[in-house]
Amino acid sequence: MRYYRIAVIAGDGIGQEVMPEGLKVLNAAAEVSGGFRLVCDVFPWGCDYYAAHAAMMPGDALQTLAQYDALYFGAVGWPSVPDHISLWGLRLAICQGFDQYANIRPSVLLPGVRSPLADRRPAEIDFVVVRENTEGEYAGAGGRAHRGLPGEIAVETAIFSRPAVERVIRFAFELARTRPRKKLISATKSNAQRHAMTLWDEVFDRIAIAYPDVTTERVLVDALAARFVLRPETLDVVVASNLFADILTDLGAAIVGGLGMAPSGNLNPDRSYPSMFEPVHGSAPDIFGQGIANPLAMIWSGALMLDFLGEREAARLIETAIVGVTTEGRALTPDLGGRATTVEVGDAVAASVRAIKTAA
Ligand code: GGG
Repeated sequence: MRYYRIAVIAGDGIGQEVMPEGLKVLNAAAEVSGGFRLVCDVFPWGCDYYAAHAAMMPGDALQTLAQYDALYFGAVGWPSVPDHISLWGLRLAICQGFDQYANIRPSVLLPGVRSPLADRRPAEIDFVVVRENTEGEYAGAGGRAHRGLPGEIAVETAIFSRPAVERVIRFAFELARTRPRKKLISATKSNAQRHAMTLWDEVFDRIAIAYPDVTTERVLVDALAARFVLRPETLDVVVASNLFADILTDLGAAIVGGLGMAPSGNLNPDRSYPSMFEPVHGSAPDIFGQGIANPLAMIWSGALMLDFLGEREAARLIETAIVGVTTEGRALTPDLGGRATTVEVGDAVAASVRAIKTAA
């Protein structure tokens, strides 16, 4: 039997509601697979913890988390804490502290889910955005001066280091190579950002030489945003800076049914630290407490986690179960046009996991 130690951080808002469903499905997959178990420890970190401790997590949190095989994360952010404090104090502290430099964000339109784009069918939208996850516009470099004075200034400096750009672009090429279409688009803005983005382009072009089997394109990020809407079928793998990818992936989520359908993995591909798996969505205070949050992105992120841990069969089982539930269309939350609760969707996916395994 293989055992994996998982640190569970549900975080804030609907993170608390979707996390139990993610765990329910992961445990169902482990149970029917028979080959592994997840040993989960729960950490109550987030904005409530901040209210009691004036910190989003303890000072030695990274030392604690470093002992785990993977981290399963819900969402961060609540109106009681300024967003830049909650985000930096939890999610970004973990992503940067554990050098989780490749944030993979799949956008896949599943059967039974309606895209807001007219006449788009499931097979037509299936791509992954690789988000640089440690620096760029999220480097945290900058400051404010002359606070409160009429001439106050603020500087937010994007940092692009050659090693960090190289490693994430190389990761994206490797990923593209594993996919049937083997296409990689680099999101750039080197017409305007003539320092960082020209470095980005140069690195992309140089690494491309080592991957003659991968078809490449460089696309200005503004044109790429339009292409997400107008020609999503032409997308396979996209690599982009931290902020560009953050913005593009909200759009990517929107065209496949919304943020409830957007899973992600913050990967440390070197495996020197644990990787972290979470839905792209945040804490959604507007729907928290109603029991209607869509848990599919949380559940799907669990499949990404199993895949990264090497439990590929169980990961595929969960993905197939999700597709079964969306195809059938009976257990869908209101964001997907259904009336099911968060718990009912989790139950349906877990039941589907068991049914598929029994039928196999
Ligand atoms: N589960 C993802 C999450 O909680 N995200 C909160 C957020 O505001 N993220 C912004 C960002 O990472 O750029």
